Amino acid sequence: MLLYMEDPLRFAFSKEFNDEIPKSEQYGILGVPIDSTTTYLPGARFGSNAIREASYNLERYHLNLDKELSKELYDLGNMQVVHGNIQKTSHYLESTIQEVKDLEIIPITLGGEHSISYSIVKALGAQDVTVLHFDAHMDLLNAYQGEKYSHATVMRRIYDLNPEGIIQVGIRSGTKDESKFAQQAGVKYYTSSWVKENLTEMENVISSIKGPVYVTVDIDVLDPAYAPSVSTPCTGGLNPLELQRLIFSLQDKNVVGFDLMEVSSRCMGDITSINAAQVVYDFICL
Ligand SMILES: [Mn+2]
Repeated sequence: MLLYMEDPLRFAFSKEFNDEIPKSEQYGILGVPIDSTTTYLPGARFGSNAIREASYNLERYHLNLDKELSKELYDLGNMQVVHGNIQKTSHYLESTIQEVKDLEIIPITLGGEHSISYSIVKALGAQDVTVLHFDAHMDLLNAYQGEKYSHATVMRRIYDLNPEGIIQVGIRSGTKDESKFAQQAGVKYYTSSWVKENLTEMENVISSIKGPVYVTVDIDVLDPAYAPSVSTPCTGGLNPLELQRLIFSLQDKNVVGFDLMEVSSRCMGDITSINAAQVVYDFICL
């Protein structure tokens, strides 16, 4: 079974990193296969490799964009994680991302559970960065089951890093306190139903972001019809074409990092991984 090979497949059309290659615009795929704080359906630890495997269905030529991948794309492999210890894993991830940044590589992280996005934003530096967050959930709780570092608190921890702004897209689940916090803290959130009815306006919101952007995608932003293999499925989500249009709105944006989290596919051909691979590819082909 390919997913359990010790040397995992690289993302489609990517190369092994070679630091002698002259610096240009470079992307680096990094897998972080961990699912320590997952509360419902486990399996996000399989996401990084499942997305890579699914990426082999993609064509080098992106028909909808009418272009081919023009940037250098490396697959940096999977980071070593400490199962059951999200804080230690986050610590390792922070220094890994720092190294990736020093190599002038823009990290594209494949999760893994969503909590790890915090370490990535922290390592990249949140200052002046707008965090664009695609998700069914707000993830703005200050603590979840007594834990400050959890998939359910990740956006609150990112908020604590004091980014330029946080924009949440596709939201359809949150507590009253989270909603109140978002309004008080200036976290802008757009519900799934609003986005579906106002897609052009949502595209405009994204394309008018100024300055550096960090993009974090929890694949459960898609409806469970398109992404059933996720930790916490939530009905009434976006469809793949709606999400694709919003990713395309990132054209010409200064994206300093991108992640795709919460894929918990355990088998080849799983629709969640196929959609996740497409989201990543839509972004890298822009
Ligand atoms: Mn979510």
